[in-house]
Amino acid sequence: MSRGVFILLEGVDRCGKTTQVGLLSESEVMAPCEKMNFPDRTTEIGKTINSYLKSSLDLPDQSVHLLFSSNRWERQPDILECLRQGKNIVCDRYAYSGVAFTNSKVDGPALDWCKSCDVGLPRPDAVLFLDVDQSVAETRGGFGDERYENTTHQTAVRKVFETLKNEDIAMQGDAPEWHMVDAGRSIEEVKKDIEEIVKGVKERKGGTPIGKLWEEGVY
Ligand code: FDM
Ligand code: MG
Repeated sequence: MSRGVFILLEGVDRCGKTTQVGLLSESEVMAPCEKMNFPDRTTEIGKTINSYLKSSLDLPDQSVHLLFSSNRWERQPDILECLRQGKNIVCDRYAYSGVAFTNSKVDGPALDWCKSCDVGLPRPDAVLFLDVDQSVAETRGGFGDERYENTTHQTAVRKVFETLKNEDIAMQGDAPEWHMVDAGRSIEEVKKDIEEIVKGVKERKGGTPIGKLWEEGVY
């Protein structure tokens, strides 16, 4: 039995990730599929992260960064188990959001420090970046409710995503594939585009070993 593929959807707040993760998880191209999302607010660590995001708890930037990373590590056994059992994973945010949202803070921790916490996690086969104009994202419902949902931070977050993309592209063979998806279109158009990309990823990555994130080329 071949392993499952690990598809990650990333992007700024209100780019439509959660909608598309839901649709992709039900699409036949991903069956059998396990849906995941980070932060996973259901665990004890996730509850603390939720309090931080709702601004009812303040923490130093490094401390909350480690919690976000730890929240991924606590799901690492499940991720590996799924992939080994031949189940595909579609994931709503992961370590890329982790690095982008922390490193982009004013006087935030350095990029390499941010990445180091997630080095060795199961590596996604592909990062699908849902790209939408910041001005469009902000007109979508609920923007501004949580910490980080402001134009200045989101704009800085985008730049770090761009850096991470370029680093992965420079790493070539062992890095996740990056696909920029125009998320300013209708839900249906974006969905079709994503399904086509995923078909290609399955063909290219299906028979390869499960990789580890950011292990080669950076450290
Ligand atoms: N976020 C998300 C981080 O700051 N670090 C992380 O590691 C992850 C996974 O949390 F603003 C931020 C991104 C976003 C917030 O995410 C909550 P959702 O997807 O909106 O629930
Ligand atoms: Mg959000």
